[in-house]
Amino acid sequence: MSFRKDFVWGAATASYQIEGAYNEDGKGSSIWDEFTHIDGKILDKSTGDVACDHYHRYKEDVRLMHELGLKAYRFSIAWPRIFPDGIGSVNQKGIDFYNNLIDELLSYGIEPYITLYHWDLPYALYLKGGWLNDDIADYFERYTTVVAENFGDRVKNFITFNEPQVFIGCGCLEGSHAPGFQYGDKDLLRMCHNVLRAHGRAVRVLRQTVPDVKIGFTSAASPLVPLTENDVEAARGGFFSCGRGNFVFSQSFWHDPIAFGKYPEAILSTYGEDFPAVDEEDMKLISAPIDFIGLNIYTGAFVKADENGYAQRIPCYRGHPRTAIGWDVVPQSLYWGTKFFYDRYKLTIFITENGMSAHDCISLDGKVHDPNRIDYLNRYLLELKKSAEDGADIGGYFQWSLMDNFEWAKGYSERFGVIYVDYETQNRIIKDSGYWFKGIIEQNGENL
Ligand code: GBH
Repeated sequence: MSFRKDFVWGAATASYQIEGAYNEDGKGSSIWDEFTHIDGKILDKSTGDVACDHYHRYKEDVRLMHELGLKAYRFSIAWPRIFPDGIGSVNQKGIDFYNNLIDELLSYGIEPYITLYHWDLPYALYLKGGWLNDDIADYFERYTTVVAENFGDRVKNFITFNEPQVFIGCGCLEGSHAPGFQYGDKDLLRMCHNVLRAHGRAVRVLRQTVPDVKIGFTSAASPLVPLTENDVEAARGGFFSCGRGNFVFSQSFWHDPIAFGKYPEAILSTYGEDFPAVDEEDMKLISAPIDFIGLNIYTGAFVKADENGYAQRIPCYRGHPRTAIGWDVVPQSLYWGTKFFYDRYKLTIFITENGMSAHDCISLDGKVHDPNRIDYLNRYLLELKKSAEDGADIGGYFQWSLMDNFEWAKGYSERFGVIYVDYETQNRIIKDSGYWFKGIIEQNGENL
């Protein structure tokens, strides 16, 4: 036994990170368009105005996906391309772009996975309060309806949200991402609840509109890895803990309402009156069954149990392997993350992102050699395979990312792709890791 026969092998991207064409064909502005144009927000002062110019080069990019042997491609839709003002009138050219992309994918037999929200909120909605405005659930429902009606005849897989932990946490708690502010807990709780309300509405629309739809919700997870057998329960407890100070970045705050129909007790008792009024109707929609959980896992933290059985972090040893962006290489995070999630929620798990940034460059032979990435993917995939063999239901794996792209606050200074992008010329080169990944896909991971 290894990966299941119908295991989904893919790669992932997000609209703002690759599309460019930020103000073409009627597209409205997003919070990321505004944020990147403010001096001092992005490390290398770059923007997503052009990015990988995927908007104009999608045909070449799909051909490259085919060359990599990908079975699936996860991409996100830019909400302001469909609704320039977030609500109101639909921009047909935006619909056309995604229709063309979807048809191109299908012509190569590549299965599309659509993420509805990968962070590029229409700026017009931000001006109405963004996630703090309770009406945003209505706006998101309308947006989802248009997406479902236009693409649902050909697209069956949808992820409502990508990493609420990060777009609320980095965007509205730390302020390092768009819109770039620091709100207090009371406001944050309201925003988070509105994200979940929007999720619930989207699930309802998708079920009603798209036959045989599969719906997921993707979390950013840095799993706690037990140092020994005796530390497993401490790691599990810590991984799903949720309370003052950590609810935004936690797992259970987001997934318990979806899976169990209620927020973790600790969060309700901690915040009491500060918790937004929770409507029963909303809770019903939020907890409507979904089909899979998406996990984006890049790293993890080692823990051992302290004398009270709580997880205590053990820092990595000096010189421990790290990626270019500085994250520890912890392959076991893929084993424990999927196992803990499957044990708790009993839903199929997709790894919707995993990969690493490296200081890739074009060698004299014109190729891009990235042995570190091959080693990273190899180690992580072995752990994923082990988790599947031990009984977690793993539906698929999407490598992050198909190609080098705009890495948010870090601009173009981090390269995560299995395809190298020369931003001066927009030339693409498949890296060694891309060819390696192709070989793994061909054998369904038997050769790992
Ligand atoms: C994802 O975010 C995004 O979905 C994607 O758009 C992005 O390009 C990609 O990953 C790469 O960043 O302090 O060492 O513990 C990932 C966000 C990554 C946030 C890991 C927390 C912990 C690093 N997460 N990170 S560490």
